[in-house]
Amino acid sequence: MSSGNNYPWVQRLIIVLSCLILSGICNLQTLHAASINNLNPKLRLLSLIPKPTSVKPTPSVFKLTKGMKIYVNNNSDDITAIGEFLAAKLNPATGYEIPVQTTSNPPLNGSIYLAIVNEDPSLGEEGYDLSINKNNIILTAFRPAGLFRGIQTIRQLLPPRIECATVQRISWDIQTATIKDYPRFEWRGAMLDVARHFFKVSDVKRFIELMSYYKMNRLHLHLSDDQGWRIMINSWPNLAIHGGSTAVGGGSGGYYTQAEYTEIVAYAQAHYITVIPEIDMPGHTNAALSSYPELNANGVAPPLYTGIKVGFSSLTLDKAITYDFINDVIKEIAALTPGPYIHIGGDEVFSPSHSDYASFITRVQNIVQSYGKRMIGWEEIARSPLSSSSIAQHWNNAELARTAVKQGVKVIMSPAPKAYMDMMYNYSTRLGQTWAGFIDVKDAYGWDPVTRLSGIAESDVLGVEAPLWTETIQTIDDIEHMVFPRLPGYAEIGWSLKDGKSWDEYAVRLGAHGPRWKALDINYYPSPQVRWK
Ligand code: TNX
Repeated sequence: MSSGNNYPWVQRLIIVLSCLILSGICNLQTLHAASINNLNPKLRLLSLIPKPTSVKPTPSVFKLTKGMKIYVNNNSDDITAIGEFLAAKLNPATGYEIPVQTTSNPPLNGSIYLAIVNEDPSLGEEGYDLSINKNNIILTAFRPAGLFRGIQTIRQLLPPRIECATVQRISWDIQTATIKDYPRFEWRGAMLDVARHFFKVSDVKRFIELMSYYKMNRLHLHLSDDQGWRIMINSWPNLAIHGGSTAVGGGSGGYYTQAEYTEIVAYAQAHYITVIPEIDMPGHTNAALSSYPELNANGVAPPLYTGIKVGFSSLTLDKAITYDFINDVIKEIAALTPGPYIHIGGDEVFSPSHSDYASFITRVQNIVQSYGKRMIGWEEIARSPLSSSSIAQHWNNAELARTAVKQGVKVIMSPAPKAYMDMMYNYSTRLGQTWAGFIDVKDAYGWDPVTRLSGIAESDVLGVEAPLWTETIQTIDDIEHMVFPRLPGYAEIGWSLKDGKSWDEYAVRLGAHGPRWKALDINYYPSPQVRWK
């Protein structure tokens, strides 16, 4: 055959393939239905992450069908919004336009019924009961947050292609079962460092959405560091304007206006996630020092910093203006933040003496409390006397975490060698750091927040948080690559009972989530430790 005959054929193939790729993975599936594996309903029930407290399968299926409705038992805005949230997740792939209606009657056939049962506090703030029968689904909870968590379970019970953005012509069946579920820990979080690199509001929203799919409930935003100040403070505008104008590697940085921060907080709230703003101090403050010369001991502003060293900057602890500055910043941030916590960092400051550091933390704790908030700090804050309402975050120093606990302070567990999502998976992965070791999926899952440190009890542990520092992370694709597949493991450590926990069993469930991530278009790292479906 001559090349003249081959060419148009090859060209046509290239055009067809590019159209398929451009039209997105889910559209591709309508033509090649097999390549997002929908698994069978029973397997999906047994692949839930985090693993529910109790699951009892029964031998039938419920199907979503055209004309179905979502009913709520209470016409409060909160509950209706949860119904609408579920409808919005089911409509695109099913092609239905599922209405949300209030009813006090028992649920009708074919429907999903969401009900708050005020008389059953045993489910707690986030627990839920899910009863799936051949004719309907009944989800009950004591609080709206419980309904919201239960909805994530319903999503995971459906075929993975429910997450596609375009209509999929498949059968939407769910294994019948009864599920009772509530979390082990009240704190199940992730941290995003928006200071080393800045991430726009839509990226943060994507992060929130993906966390909420795994029932996480705390988003810690690391809003300031040496390389950038990322939130407008009206009384000190140069922090954002100058201090926010660059990033690691010298990019153009950015900052959130107060309206944008409020938008993030509201979006998180709609996902039953509390935002914890962190302004790191007294160290990690070069961006602030560079923005206002009067904050420096010598009155001279240092240049902006775009490298990745830590521990070289500090506020001037014996200057009165330092505390006016902190007061103004915390006052504005507290007013914008409905959640009860303000994180003040407190880590990696090498210059002040221990006693100066301790009195600094005491003063900052007073300021935070004067705005009605609880102070959180990295475990270094235990060098100062703390109120028992304050919270320490363990990352690197077991002794300091124990010192915090001895003061009656609760700890959030973020041990760097297990929970730092900025660590590389292994020598072959491209992004991330290695100072705390490689953390492949198995290491990320294989630890317990209570036994990780000796000398602390389950009641001392508030929960788990996985930080993503972003010295090497620049885009939402980078974020997704570091966070998946590790984040579902942290979510499970925080939510599920530890009895019977095994990597082998978890790895099978995790592998079954690969098709969901394809449908959600998540740029996950396909770790060879897992057999992906
Ligand atoms: C340690 S964890 C830090 C951060 C870095 C991170 C990089 C902590 C309290 N401080 O400033 O970004 O390591 O892994």
